[in-house]
Amino acid sequence: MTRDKVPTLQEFVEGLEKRNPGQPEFIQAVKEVAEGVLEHVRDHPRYNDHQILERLAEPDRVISFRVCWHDDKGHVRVNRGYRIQNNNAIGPYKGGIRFHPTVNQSVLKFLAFEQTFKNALTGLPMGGAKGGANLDPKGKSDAEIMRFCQSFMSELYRHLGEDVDIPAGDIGVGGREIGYMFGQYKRITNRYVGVLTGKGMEFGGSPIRVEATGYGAVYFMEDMLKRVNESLEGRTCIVSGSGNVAQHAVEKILALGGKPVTLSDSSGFIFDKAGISTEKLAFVKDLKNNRRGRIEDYAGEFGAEFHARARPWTVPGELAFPCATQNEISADDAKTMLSNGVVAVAEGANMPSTLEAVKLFQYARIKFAPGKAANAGGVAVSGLEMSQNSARITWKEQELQRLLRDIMQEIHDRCQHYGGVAGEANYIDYVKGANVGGFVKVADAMIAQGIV
Ligand code: NDP
Ligand code: 2IT
Repeated sequence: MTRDKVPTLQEFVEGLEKRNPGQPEFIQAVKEVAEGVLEHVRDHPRYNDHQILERLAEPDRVISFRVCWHDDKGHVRVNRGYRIQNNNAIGPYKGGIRFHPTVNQSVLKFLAFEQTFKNALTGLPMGGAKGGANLDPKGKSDAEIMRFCQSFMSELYRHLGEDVDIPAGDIGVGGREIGYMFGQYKRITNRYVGVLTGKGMEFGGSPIRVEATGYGAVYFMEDMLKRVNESLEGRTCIVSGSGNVAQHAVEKILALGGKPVTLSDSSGFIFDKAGISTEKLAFVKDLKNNRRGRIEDYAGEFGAEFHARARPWTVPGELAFPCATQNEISADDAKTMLSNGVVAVAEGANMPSTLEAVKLFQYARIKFAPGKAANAGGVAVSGLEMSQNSARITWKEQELQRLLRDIMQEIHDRCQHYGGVAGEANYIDYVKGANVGGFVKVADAMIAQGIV
C-alpha cells in the first residue's frame, strides 16, 4: 500500500472548505474534531492510509425532499425536509429530527457528523444521522403539526427501518411529533416496529428517555468534579434553554444539591436569584410542554428578572450548562463567564460553544465537556429503547436509571483515557478525549469493513 502524507490541519480544512461552500456549521464541527484526531492519526498512520477522517467528513447520504401540507386556513405550505445519514460502520443510522426555521443542510450535516462520534462514545451499536425540516412550530395548532408530521413521514419512511435508520426527537420535536410520525410510518408500512425512539410509554417508549439527556449532562459534570474531589452541592448553576434538555438538567442539578438560577428561550433569559426550585420547575414544564408559552412568564409569576434578547452568560456562577442551541456562547461570552468564576461547562446542547469560546475554556484549563460526550445520555437511552423494542419487553425504570448512570461514567472515563495532556497530570482535555475516543471505534470498524 502506498503511504500518503498525513495532512496538516490547515491542508485538511482548506480541502473541506472547498468541498463544502456555504456550510459554516459543518466546517466548524469537523475542524474541531480534526484538530485532536489528526494528531492521533500521525501516531497511527493506518487511519490515514484508509482516509478515515476524509471519509467520515463526507456523509454516506444526503437526502432532501419537499414537504407540503395544509394549514388550518386551507393554505398550501411548502417546507424542506432532510435526512443526513453520516456513517453506519458500527450500527444502523441513529439521530434526532429537528424542526426549526434555522434548519439547513449545513446545520444537519454538522449534527449528523457529531452524532457519529457521540453514538460511538456510548458504547452501543449505533451509527450517526440527523434529520429535520425548516418548519417553525411556534404558533402552529396540534392539527397543523399532525399534518406536517404525516407529510414529512410520507417521504422519509422509505429511508428508515428498525435495522436501517432510527430517528428520535431534537429541537421542536418531542413526544407529540414522534407519536404522529410513528402513526404515519405504521399506517404506510403496516409494520409495528421500533423505527423511532422517544415514543410514548403506551407504544414502545422507554422509561427515562425523556429525562436522559439533561440528567446525563449533569452526571457528566458530577464525574468531572468527582475526579478532583468536588461536587455540585451548593454551587450556582447557569442553564440556558427551557426545553427538554434544560428542564431535566435543572431537575438533576436540584437532586444533587446545586442551585440553578437561569433559564432562557429565543426571546431572552430569566435570572432567579432565589434559585429555581422543584415547584418553579413544575411551572416551567407546564408552561413549555403544555401551554407552549414564553419563559418571560416565569418572571411575572415568580418576580424574577427577565432580560429580553439576551443570553444568561453574564450571570455569575460556577457551573454552566448550555442547553439551547449551537453557537450560543461567543468568545466574549466565554471571557465574561471565565471572569465571573465559571470553573466547569457541560454542554447539554450540540456545539453551543463557538470554536473561539472552546479555545478560551481550554486555555483557561477549566473543565469543559463537549456536547458529544456530555449530552450522549439521550441517544444512549434511545439505544436501550431499541433493545427493548427488539426484545418486545419494557425494562424497569430503576434498571434504566442505573444503566444511564453507568454509561455516562464510562463516557467520562473514555474521554479521560484519550484526553490526557503531556506534562499535565491533573488536566484532562475532554474535547480531544471525546473526539479521539469516538473516532477510534468507528475508524477500526471502517478499516475492518474495507473501502466502501
Ligand atoms: P427543545 O425544542 O425542547 O428546546 C429547545 C430550547 O432551546 C428552547 O428553550 C428554545 O427556545 C431554545 N432555542 C432553540 N433555538 C434557539 C435559538 N436559535 N436561539 C435561542 N434559543 C433557542 O429542544 P431540546 O431541549 O431537545 O434540545 C436542546 C439542545 O439539546 C439542542 O442543541 C439539541 O440538539 C440538543 N440535544 C437534545 C437531545 C434530546 O434528547 N432532546 C439529545 C442531545 C442533544 P424557544 O422555545 O424560544 O424556541
Ligand atoms: O442530539 C442528539 O443526540 C439527539 N437529539 C438524540 C438522538 C437520539 O436518537 O436519541
